[in-house]
Amino acid sequence: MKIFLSTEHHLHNPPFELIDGRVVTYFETPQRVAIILQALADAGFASPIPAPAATLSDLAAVHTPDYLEYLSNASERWQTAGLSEPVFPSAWPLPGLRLRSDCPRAAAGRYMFDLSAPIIAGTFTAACSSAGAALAGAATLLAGDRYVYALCRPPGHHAASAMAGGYCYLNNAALAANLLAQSHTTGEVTWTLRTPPVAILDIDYHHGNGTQSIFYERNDVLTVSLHADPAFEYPYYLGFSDERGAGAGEGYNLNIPLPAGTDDTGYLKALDQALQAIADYAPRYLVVSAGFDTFVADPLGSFALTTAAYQAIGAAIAQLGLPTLVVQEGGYALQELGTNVVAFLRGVTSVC
Ligand code: SP5
Ligand code: ZN
Repeated sequence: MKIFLSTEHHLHNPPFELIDGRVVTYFETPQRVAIILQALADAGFASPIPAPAATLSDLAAVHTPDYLEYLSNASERWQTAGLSEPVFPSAWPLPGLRLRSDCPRAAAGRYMFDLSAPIIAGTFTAACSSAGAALAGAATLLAGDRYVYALCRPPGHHAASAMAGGYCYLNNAALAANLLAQSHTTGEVTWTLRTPPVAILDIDYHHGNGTQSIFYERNDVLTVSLHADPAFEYPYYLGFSDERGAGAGEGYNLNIPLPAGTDDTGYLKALDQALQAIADYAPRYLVVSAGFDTFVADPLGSFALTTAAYQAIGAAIAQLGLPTLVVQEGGYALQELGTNVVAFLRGVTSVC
């Protein structure tokens, strides 16, 4: 199994975020990658391959030009205005207000939907590096590999086409899935046009609102997500079971919200339902947004999954028999993060 690494991830290391109105140290740290790398090496996985950064034209496949322009110079504009890092919004253009000013503070509220995606000088470089790892992984599937792991940081599934939030800036999994979907029409690939190109399975604890919204009106990417019910959990405003897609995309989005306290048994049962939907769709490729914040000891989660569950989840996914790209998303229980990622990848690679 090839592993691609976002080599510039360490340039993104914000000092704090705000949770429930309190300043806390940033959960989504460079140490997460160091821990995963160490566990992979200890477990005998292949050495990670440094991935080239995604280019602006790669990113424009999923993100708007104005958002990319914002991300690329937000830190500089903030500092030029005499403000000190990190860039944080302090007001948002909710309905009834006017999105008219483009001053640095107004722009922050326009493009950042919460207080968990601060921008510092290295953020855009790190995010391009993260997206590059996912794109390299997708290209490797197109070249014929069966399983690939993209060790992406920062994560991506909360990022929409013009919106950062929840530690995410660029939607790595969406960029990868979009590349796989586009390959359908490039003519390089010989499989029939009647085969749907790609499904995304999101197993992060939080709903992947960005991924859902990017593909919501498309019928060439099935999006399926298991997550904590937004009735009580972040991101609160998306992820309900009645969101099924719209327009041409109607029927191509499946949300399975789960209660607090969900354990291995409850989770694996819900996973079966998600996997059945993907099996029925029968895509050519699968992208997994893999978060490990479903773990019992995760500081942000409320589920009760054990390390053993991750191996079972990985094996169940691999039973689909699809070429699969695993994209790293969340997971903040530092002590067990490496073990859980290894358990999951062992499960995936145990099925041939
Ligand atoms: C990629 C990813 O996992 N992003 C998650 C961002 C979550 N940010 C907001 C968290 C709200 C936390 N709720 C309180 C839990 C404290 N025990
Ligand atoms: Zn998460």
